[in-house]
Amino acid sequence: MLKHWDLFLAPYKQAVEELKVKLKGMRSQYELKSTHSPIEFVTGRVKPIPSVLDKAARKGIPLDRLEEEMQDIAGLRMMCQFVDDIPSVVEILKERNDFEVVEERNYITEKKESGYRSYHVVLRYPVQTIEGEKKILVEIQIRTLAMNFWATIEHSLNYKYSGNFPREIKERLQRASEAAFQLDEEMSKIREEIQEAQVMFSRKKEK
Ligand code: 0O2
Repeated sequence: MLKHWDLFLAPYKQAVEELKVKLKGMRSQYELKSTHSPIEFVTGRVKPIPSVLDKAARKGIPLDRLEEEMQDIAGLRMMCQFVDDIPSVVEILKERNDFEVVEERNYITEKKESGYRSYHVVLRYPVQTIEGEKKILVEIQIRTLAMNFWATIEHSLNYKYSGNFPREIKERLQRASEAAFQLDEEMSKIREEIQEAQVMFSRKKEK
């Protein structure tokens, strides 16, 4: 049984490893050019089997339809400093020819009821296997550092309360989401100042 799941997850693991290298490479290219990088850092993970099974049960996805219907078995996150960096990253992803963007979900303009904000892009990514090419779905979540902070905290609390937050916690999370939004707005307003300081700082490090 374990072997079956290991085999199932293998192309997803390979895709996450390959895409981590590729997306981190984008950041290195900006660094080499000493220009502002819209990408702060990149993480990736393969959904653990118990979470795959939970989600399939919750969303009524038959196990023989996982490849077609569960889009985030392979997942990556790209963190940006500023909200305005997010459309630039999405454009760069769409221009690449090593995968195809098949779906986009904008939870920044359409914030989720929980307070969650992020931009989701679903890719069809070709993995080379010993049996030939296999195209799999991969979800990339693109968000600011503030959105990521909120989502990480909310995700841990969600785990603790299994989604049934006490009212006080729910309200605090809503307020925290609003505060994260304000933080993004304020940082955007002094974006140029921040970027000038960062260029000065990186030049000083190079000396
Ligand atoms: P994990 O543990 O992050 O891997 P659904 O899961 O029904 O909301 P769907 O259609 O699968 O939605 O895809 P969607 O909406 O693009 O996003 C699913 C993923 O987005 C979630 O994965 C989370 O990573 C993130 N996400 C969506 N809504 C929230 C939220 O309210 N709070 C937080 N913290 N993250 C959210 P999973 O499956 O939860 O798993």
